[in-house]
Amino acid sequence: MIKKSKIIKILTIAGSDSSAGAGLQADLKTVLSLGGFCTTAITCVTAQNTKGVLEVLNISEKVVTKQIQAIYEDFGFDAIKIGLIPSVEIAIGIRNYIDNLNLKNIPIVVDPVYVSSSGFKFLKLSEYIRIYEVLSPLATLLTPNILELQILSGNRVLCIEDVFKSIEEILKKNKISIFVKGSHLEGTTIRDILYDKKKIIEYKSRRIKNKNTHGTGCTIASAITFYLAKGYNRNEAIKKSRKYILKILKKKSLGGIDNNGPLSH
Ligand code: PXL
Repeated sequence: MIKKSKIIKILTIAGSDSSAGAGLQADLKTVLSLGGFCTTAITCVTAQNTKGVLEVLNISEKVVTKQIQAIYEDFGFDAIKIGLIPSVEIAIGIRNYIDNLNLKNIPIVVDPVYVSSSGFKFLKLSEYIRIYEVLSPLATLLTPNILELQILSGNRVLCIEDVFKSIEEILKKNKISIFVKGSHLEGTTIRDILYDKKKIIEYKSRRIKNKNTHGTGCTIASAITFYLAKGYNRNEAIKKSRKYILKILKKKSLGGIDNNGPLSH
């Protein structure tokens, strides 16, 4: 049932982006602009702008899980979004903490962040793979982009057929729902794919010319989290979130020195 009047509460477990384009800042802006309330458990602080990442400081596993506890024991949450997780230790802490809460029917969207929009790799490959072995079983929906799909499946992904094969590869390990953000594949049409309980749904849209797209991945994942929390099913939540992202991509944005500026939520 769709919750109409209730204020939707989202907890994002994510990294901070000083330029406020991606990370938990993107989640806060997205959920706020959709009418919800977003709390944060910060996993790391990144010093970055549109050009690159200067420094990353990880928060301790204890402080990450304490932030989740602080929210759980007060506001609570209708859904959780997991963004940048900078270490295996933090991933294990989050998994154990959430498992112990025994949450029932709370959507958990896991956005497996590997690289910043400016191209900075946040993790070693082996660590990255281990983190999503730990976190994927929690996921109501896993939302990789093409590069992340490639790493998690071990396949090269150059075309839409590769996307289908790679999803099958991930499903051999975990029977979860996966939404692949397809914008990194070439072409004037963007094709995103949802694999939901053996059903495949394809979403197509014309590519919008906008070079200021820093944070698009975080934004669509947090919009989906919001709509799932509101009671929409995966397909409806994705349709609404794609509509939202297409709308903000058409707006005038701040712009970066070399493009890659933030979206206008
Ligand atoms: O867009 C992925 C992402 C997630 N989280 C943080 C980031 C970025 C990209 O720059 O900085 C903190």
